Amino acid sequence: MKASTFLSAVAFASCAVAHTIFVQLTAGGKTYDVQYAIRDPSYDGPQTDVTSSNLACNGPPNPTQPSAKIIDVTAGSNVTAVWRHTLTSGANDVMDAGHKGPVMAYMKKVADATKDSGVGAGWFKIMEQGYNNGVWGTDTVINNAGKQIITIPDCLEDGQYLLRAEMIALHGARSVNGAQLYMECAQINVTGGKGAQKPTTYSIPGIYKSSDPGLLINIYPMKGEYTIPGPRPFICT
Ligand SMILES: *[C@@H]1O[C@H](CO)[C@@H](O)[C@H](O)[C@H]1NC(C)=O
Ligand SMILES: *[C@@H]1O[C@H](CO)[C@@H](O)[C@H](O)[C@H]1NC(C)=O
Ligand SMILES: [Cu+2]
Repeated sequence: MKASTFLSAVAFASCAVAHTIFVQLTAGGKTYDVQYAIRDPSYDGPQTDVTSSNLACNGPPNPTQPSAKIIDVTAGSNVTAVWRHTLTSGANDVMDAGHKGPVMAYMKKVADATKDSGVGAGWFKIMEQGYNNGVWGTDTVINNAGKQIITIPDCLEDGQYLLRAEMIALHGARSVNGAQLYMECAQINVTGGKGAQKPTTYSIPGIYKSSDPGLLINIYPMKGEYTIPGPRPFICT
């Protein structure tokens, strides 16, 4: 075997065993079971076509399991999206450390969180971490045992929402559709909000373009500022 063939085979293998899933949610001090109120796939692979309806809450080639559960969340509180390599991995097996990129979270108000597909209009971003001082958002999550801390805005209308947590890996992003997007949607019921502000909302798919500077980028070496894809997060006023 030629050295170059061997190296690319190793690179492929390390990626195939190193994807990730948002497996469980912590809210109100309680960590719910894996798959509880989250539409988890059994396979941990990424989405790569940013125009696909599967960009909203994942989907084929990673078929997701519906959940009949909804988790109560207090507006203004922190929840934690827990990421793992597979549905059965431990805290030291979050994602290959070579998977570097931004971490984000979005919400969408829905009539019935157990039924709404999530596809289309209504999404707003509530957190993002890109690249600061040599540290990627994904590094922070991996070094924090897979925990992505998300503050639920305290000014939202009460009601049911989908909470979409996302990590993007950019190791292959130098070519179009080379970025690997990982996302799952949790089903939550927000109560105790201080107000009823209505964020500007966006469509998923629609928030990203394959040519976005944060999705079509060579990060080896990383040069200059990183532009996180999608809109800026909603902030209560
Ligand atoms: C939520 O988490 C942030 C850090 O991500 C922290 O600064 C803040 O104090 C936390 N808020 C609550 C209500 O725990
Ligand atoms: C959401 O929470 C409110 C307030 O506790 C409750 O009345 C309502 O039944 C909950 N809805 C769901 C779908 O859990
Ligand atoms: Cu991967």
